[in-house]
Amino acid sequence: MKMSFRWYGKSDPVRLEYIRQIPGMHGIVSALYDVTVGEAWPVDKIQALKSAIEVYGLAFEVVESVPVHEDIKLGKPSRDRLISNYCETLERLAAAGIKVVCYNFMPVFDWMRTTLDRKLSDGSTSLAFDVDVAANIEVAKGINLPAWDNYYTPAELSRVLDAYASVGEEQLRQNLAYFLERVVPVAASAGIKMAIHPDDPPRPIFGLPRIVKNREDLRRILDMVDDPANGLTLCSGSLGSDLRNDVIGMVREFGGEKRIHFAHLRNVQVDERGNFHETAHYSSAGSLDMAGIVRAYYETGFDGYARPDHGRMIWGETGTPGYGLYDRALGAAYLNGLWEATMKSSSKRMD
Ligand SMILES: [Mn+2]
Repeated sequence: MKMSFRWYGKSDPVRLEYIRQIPGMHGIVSALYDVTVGEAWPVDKIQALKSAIEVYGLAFEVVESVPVHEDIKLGKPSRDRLISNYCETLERLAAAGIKVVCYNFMPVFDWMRTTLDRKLSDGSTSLAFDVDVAANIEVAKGINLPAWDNYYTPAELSRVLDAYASVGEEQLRQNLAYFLERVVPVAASAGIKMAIHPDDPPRPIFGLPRIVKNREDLRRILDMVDDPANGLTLCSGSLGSDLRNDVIGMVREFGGEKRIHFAHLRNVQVDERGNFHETAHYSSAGSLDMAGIVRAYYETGFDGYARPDHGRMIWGETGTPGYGLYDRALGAAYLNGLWEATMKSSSKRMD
């Protein structure tokens, strides 16, 4: 397991010189944030990002994300040109040493929360999601919900939400298959593993279709193009915010088939209806058995990339909600500890 840390580039208040001080840190997960979605990423900008990271002795082998243009998800005629740009980006990233590209196929919104600073009992704050707030599409058009990575003006948002009125789950699935059939062969020959991130949260929001929610969805996606380059970002916090999802079972199944290329590890406190908030990584802090999840990765021989997914805001830190230094660093240390304990107790058993 190669421990990594997401970094938003030079404007990120979390500095690389601090990230490198986290024990066992292998590399940085990042992206270009100033390229228009749909355009091929310029070689010089990829190189500049790589150099900025490597100067601190950190590896740059995972990109999160190369965003998929909305027209590809909607299956519009412009998708062929956009997919060809996407493939160009993959080839350029491969030439710069990138091994894994994380992406998602969520309509309109990247991740979604209804609160970014829910106060927990210990005084820390974290991201939270309320099912009722996200049930009504008129709510999305009418209020300014917390950040997602793709920003729309209210008029644009209204237009793109309306565009999905005629795209159901089956159509969206076909559009994903169309994308993968063209992108995966290019990724495979360039030496890149594609890793789709599950829907976050894993349920329909605002009436929009969602096709990466559970084990059956993941199986269907892997079967669309049966190639190791068509793989998964297994996000424990995303999938785990539906209590019906057996995260450990998914790690064993898909990890056993070597189709998980990127492990997002975080804990969530979830109720039966799917309301949840993010917690510390520590198993007892939330609903997920983090030790069991890490053990499943270990026992399937996982040698891919992992990162502490999100953190709470603690110790007075301010910055990007979910992406502060302190709690994610605690998460990385805890996860490395679970990994080491699993490894050493396993070898003892084998002796
Ligand atoms: Mn994630």
